[in-house]
Amino acid sequence: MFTSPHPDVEIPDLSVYDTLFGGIAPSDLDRIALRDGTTGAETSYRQLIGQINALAGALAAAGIGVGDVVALHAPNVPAFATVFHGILRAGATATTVNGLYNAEEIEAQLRDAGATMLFTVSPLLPQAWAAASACGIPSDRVVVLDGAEGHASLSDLLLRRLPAPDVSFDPATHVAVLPYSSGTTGRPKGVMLSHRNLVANVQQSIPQLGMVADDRILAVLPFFHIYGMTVLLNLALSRRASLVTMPRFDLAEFLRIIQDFRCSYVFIAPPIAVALAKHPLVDEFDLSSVHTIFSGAAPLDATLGRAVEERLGCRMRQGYGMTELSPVSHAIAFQAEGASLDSVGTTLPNMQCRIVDPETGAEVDYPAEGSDEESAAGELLCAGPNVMLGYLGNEEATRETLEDDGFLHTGDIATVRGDGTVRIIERLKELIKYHGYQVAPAELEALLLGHPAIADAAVIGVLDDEGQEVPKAFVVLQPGQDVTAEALMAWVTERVAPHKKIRRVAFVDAIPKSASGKILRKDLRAAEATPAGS
Ligand code: 4UU
Repeated sequence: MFTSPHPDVEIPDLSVYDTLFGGIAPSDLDRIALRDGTTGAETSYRQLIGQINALAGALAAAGIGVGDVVALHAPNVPAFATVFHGILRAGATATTVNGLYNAEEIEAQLRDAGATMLFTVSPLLPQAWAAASACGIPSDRVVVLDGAEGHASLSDLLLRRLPAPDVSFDPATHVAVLPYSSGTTGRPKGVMLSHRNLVANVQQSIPQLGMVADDRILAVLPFFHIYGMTVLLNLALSRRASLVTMPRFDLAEFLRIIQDFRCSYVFIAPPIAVALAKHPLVDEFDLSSVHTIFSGAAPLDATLGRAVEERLGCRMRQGYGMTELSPVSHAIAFQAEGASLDSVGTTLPNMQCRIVDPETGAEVDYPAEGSDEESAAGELLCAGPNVMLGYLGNEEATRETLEDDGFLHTGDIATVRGDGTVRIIERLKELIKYHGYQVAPAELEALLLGHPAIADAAVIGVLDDEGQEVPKAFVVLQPGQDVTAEALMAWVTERVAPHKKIRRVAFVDAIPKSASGKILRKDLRAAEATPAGS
């Protein structure tokens, strides 16, 4: 194995709340924790901490505490931070739900997670309420942050000013959050991350991400996803920086908010880098406040990254992570001037990695430390205090992903160089990333098989003209059936969240399968990479 080239960091044996807010310096209390990028409303650290405790008090009064799961389904608004940390402060577990989900998708997560309470916002209430009522969650347990007839609002709960409860749990084993991820195979699963996992990943990320209290950090990456959750809601707040929230991506609004709020540090996924490098609108805004743009959640093209650096006159960085790793495991250090963008940087402190042949499990040889050599490519495995406890209620998937010695299979193919930088070569697992959002092929394949004209189907990720991944379906029709690609795509669109839309269709005679009936995605990908007729 190889270890992080960085010295270990200390990981306090505390809850997320105690780590982030327990020892806050009095001089930090009046700093601004959150700015609403839409309205400009400001929340100080003093106000945020007061709200977190008041919400924890109201949750405890409603009987919510250790052992309960509370769902949080909202776009990035400042109140998200209150609710997220309030749930954890009360000792309950937060399951964060994608704001793009339809009623069926929300219901599936609520049921699987065993959520007994839900926080949402009024624009998302129709689908949230349909899902909650289908799961037997009563209307007084569906709290609407901005208020709605027949439901409690967040301010109703906060105005009760109840003291936070005394809760006790072991940070190492108590599940703080349950984000959903399909991992290396299958449908989305609840990823059990402990308080220690989250606390560890904040401490491990501090040296390489280099955030400081004076940073104004644009919070456009969704808080429900582990990237926004750890890097924005936990890490940025632990540094006493200011988060500027944006509920949904829109390029003009994104540029306006950076300009008007003088944002200094901007976390993105690669599709935003494409816009920053190429879109004419970028020239119409003053982005001189930005010192760093940090990309993660999907591969960043190095040339594209350089183009962003040059156009904005800032530094570009890249990190790599995975929900099951809380999520950050690799990052190009903030301080590494002139660092190449062809890697995801070095392994975070307190972590060990292995690169193994995915077929045989044999470990590759690692280059000598400091040499210019690069190892052979293989599957990246990671161990450390940020590795998840396991998948909720799915021991089989846990066993397949997590080795007994604590190493987690990432499902990504990587190499390591003598300088400790890791390069992600390709994705071995079936997961598709659309704009950084997870799309599980297994879910779309099951849906397609329910279409009356379809005999068999397989879904993989292919690259669009901008080099970004999009879901493509290979479809075998039932004998005598006829349906157009457009009709099929429209049929799927009606049934899934927008990021899961099928954006390409190919009609084929058969889906390549192994003897055991597994879809041979490799063969589909290879056929895709070879232009037709060659
Ligand atoms: C190539 O996307 C994430 C977490 C992203 C993240 C968070 C904090 C990146 C940097 C950071 O600092 O989690 P998931 O679970 O949604 O998706 C995980 C998968 C990986 O297994 C890999 O296939 O997303 C892909 N991925 C990347 N691939 C994530 N980051 C990268 C990357 N290059 N930089």
